[in-house]
Amino acid sequence: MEKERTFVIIKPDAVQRGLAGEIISRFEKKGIKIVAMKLVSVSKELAEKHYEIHKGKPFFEPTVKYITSSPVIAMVLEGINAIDMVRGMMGKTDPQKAEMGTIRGDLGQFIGRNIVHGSDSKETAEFEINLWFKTEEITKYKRIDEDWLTE
Ligand code: IDP
Ligand code: MG
Repeated sequence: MEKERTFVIIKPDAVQRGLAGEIISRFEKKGIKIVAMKLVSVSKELAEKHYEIHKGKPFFEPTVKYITSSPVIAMVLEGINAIDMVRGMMGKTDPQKAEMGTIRGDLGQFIGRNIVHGSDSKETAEFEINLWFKTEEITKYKRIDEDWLTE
């Protein structure tokens, strides 16, 4: 079982609505390790780089505006199969379509205010972690429950 790293954003609406603790708590309880975390006022430049694969789509400009509208919490998370696991915990992009029990399904109502971001592949995770964090901001430690999450 391979440990992976993924990049997560608690988006402006979630921070403003006081949902950051609840979201972090879900990851903690799942046994996912936070290896880096910071509160960031996102520049237009960073937002455009982060969403560059969506450039030209109708939601590109509104999404850049949304992510730069108020601080976000950026995190690097680690766990077994973390990329897909975290995407699963978040639910579908549109909170109206996301299953109940997922972060978006439980906490959101509208695709343009969908609470969280999570990397969608190994390549994207690597790109996003390098875009948002310096190597020295990523910590190395062992969580006390790690030995109890696998055989
Ligand atoms: P994802 O965040 O689930 O990976 P993507 O398709 O990669 O979804 O879209 C990136 C982000 O752009 C979404 O999380 C959402 O904030 C925004 N977005 C995507 N599609 C729409 C749309 O149809 N209307 C408004 N915003 C959208
Ligand atoms: Mg995406």
